[in-house]
Amino acid sequence: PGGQGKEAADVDLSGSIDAIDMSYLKQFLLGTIDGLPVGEPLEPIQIPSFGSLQPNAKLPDPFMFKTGSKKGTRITSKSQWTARRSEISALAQAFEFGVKPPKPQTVTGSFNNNSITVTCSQNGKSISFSCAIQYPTTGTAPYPAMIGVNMNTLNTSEILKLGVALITFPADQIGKEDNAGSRGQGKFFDLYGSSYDAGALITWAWGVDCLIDALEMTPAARIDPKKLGVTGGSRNGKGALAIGAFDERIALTVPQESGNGGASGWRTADAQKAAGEDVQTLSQIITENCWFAKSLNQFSGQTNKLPYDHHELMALCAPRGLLVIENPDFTWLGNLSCFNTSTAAHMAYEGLGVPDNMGYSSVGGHGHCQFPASQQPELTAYIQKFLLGQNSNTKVFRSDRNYTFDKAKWVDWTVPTF
Ligand code: MCU
Repeated sequence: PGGQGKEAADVDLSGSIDAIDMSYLKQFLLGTIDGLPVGEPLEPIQIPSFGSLQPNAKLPDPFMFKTGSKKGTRITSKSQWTARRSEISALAQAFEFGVKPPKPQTVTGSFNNNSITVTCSQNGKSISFSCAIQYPTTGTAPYPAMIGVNMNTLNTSEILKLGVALITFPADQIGKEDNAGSRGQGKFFDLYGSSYDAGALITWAWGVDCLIDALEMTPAARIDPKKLGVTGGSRNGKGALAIGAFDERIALTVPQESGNGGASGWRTADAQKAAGEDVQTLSQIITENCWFAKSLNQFSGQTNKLPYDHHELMALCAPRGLLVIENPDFTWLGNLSCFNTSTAAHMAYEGLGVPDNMGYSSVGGHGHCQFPASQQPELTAYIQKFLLGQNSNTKVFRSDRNYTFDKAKWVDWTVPTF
């Protein structure tokens, strides 16, 4: 299932997948721990059937294996994160996002008029899409770049001033998400078939993979494919997180006000709802849009059965850079839920010995995705460290709300010391 060059129909999401072939991740060497690429599984990953999943009201332990020969045991060294990370990735693809296909049979890039056109072919079909590139007036080629999902809602002139290019990724062309009725539409589905069970977010992650493949083989674009960040606001922030989580070639991930399904988890959102708040939940989101695969629907009203939650989706980015930009003014976007999820994700980064590679900054008093100037120094520090290779202070964990993390409610695990 899911192997290089196989037809989409071979990917069985009906409950029990024999193994998700993650071997293609071996090529992505950017994220390493103790010198090992982080994406390599220990053994083929067996996805449990939905019926066998045990409810767990707490945020699952990011360090404990949930499948395979090590099931129920915690990793005992940082280098085992490679295997655990692969397991989280496989579970999240199987139960929530849909399986991201490996690199298509051919990917090519061509550069024209400050735009790279990416062409992907698979079994006689082909699609192409173009990404506009804005170049900085400082710095030297090949440039680092921030990829903006659909658009870039950060302060773009500040990014350009740092010597970093901006690439606009036309996500909606790849996987449409006007509403729940858009399922199966877009160039991804032209290639893999409209019944392929992928949510829009994983189709975007696949599209950015192809963009990076094209950048790697198109030096005329003058972009350094080893110095790429990804960002997006709101629904595009959910996309930015999915893109960074599932492709280790992304050095820096910056989801902005991404809400539930992004940097805010499913269990923590349900808790806000239970406390009487008007917050988006899993049960609601699956009716609003097609961001996720249909496989997520079975968790409606029982998020406790998810064998992971979004703190682990965020931890998939580890040890690479992750900066969560939040606005606590919007309850609907899961403000407290994002704080709880980010706290647990940070515990994973702490355990891996890279606490300052993940930041959380929650500042209100502005409209949705109107990036405030007070967060610019934090973003600049992350760009300096992860895209420019400079020393900067990336220790950021703050909110202008007085949130506290209810440890007894949310975790039954501790930060390991390896
Ligand atoms: C934060 O992302 C979404 C949210 O999930 C939706 O429920 C809301 O209606 O729209 C947000 C958005 O993308 O706004 C542009």
